[in-house]
Amino acid sequence: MPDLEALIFDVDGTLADTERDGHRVAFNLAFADAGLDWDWTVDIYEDLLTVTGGKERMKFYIDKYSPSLPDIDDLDSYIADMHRAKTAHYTDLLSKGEIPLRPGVERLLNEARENGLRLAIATTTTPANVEALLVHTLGKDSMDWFEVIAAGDIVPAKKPAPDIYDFALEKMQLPPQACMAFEDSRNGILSSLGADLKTIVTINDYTRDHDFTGAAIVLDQYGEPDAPFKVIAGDARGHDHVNVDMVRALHAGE
Ligand code: XBP
Ligand code: MG
Repeated sequence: MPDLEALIFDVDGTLADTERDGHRVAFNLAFADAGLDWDWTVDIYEDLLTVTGGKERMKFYIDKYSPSLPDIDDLDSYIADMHRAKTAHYTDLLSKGEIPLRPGVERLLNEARENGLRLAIATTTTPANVEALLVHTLGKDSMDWFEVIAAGDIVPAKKPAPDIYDFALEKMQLPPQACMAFEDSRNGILSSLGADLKTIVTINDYTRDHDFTGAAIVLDQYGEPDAPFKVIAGDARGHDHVNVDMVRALHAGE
């Protein structure tokens, strides 16, 4: 096994709990702007999250729930317009500081940098959303902490396909065996495992019942020195919060 050289992070649900109070809210605001009576409740959104990608999710909703829809010639461009409006609402929510990073994320990123580990992002969400999250939580410079920000439509097949991780690995010129991925969902781990990456999972309210077979470990959170994680599956090698030592031990399979 090569030494650990890089950490690759998913964004939504992994760096921050963005779905329920961020993306979902922004979708609803965009629907209201468009004069639609669509209401993505917390419960409906759990079903919609089975589909990654906001545009793809809207199409799935139309197909499955048959909501009211005006007479339109080009559904794809209607959805693309609405998605642009959603992105504007979402980045606005982030700029107001409404969505914090998950506990332990900032500490882990800093520790990784101090230890010379390379950082990357592999996410399904739109690039502007990643920038807004990083800038409004970690500051402007944090965009430069990540060597690659692989996001959104940069690959044609979104998670659960491995393409976005393959893209990040290719850009970093690293084999998957030299990296650790961080995910929060079934679609996410299917993507990371599909790219042959060992993966640390932290669950959230939407993903706690997902199947995480194949994860290096499943935790309720990253934890902090004074606020330990709970292990849901796997062996934390004597650690109680995720730090670089623990990631190295999981990576080496010790
Ligand atoms: C995230 C997604 C995204 C977001 C919404 O999944 O599926 O679609 O929900 O963002 P993952 P966009 O955490 O697995 O990357 O509307 O910009 O797609
Ligand atoms: Mg995710």
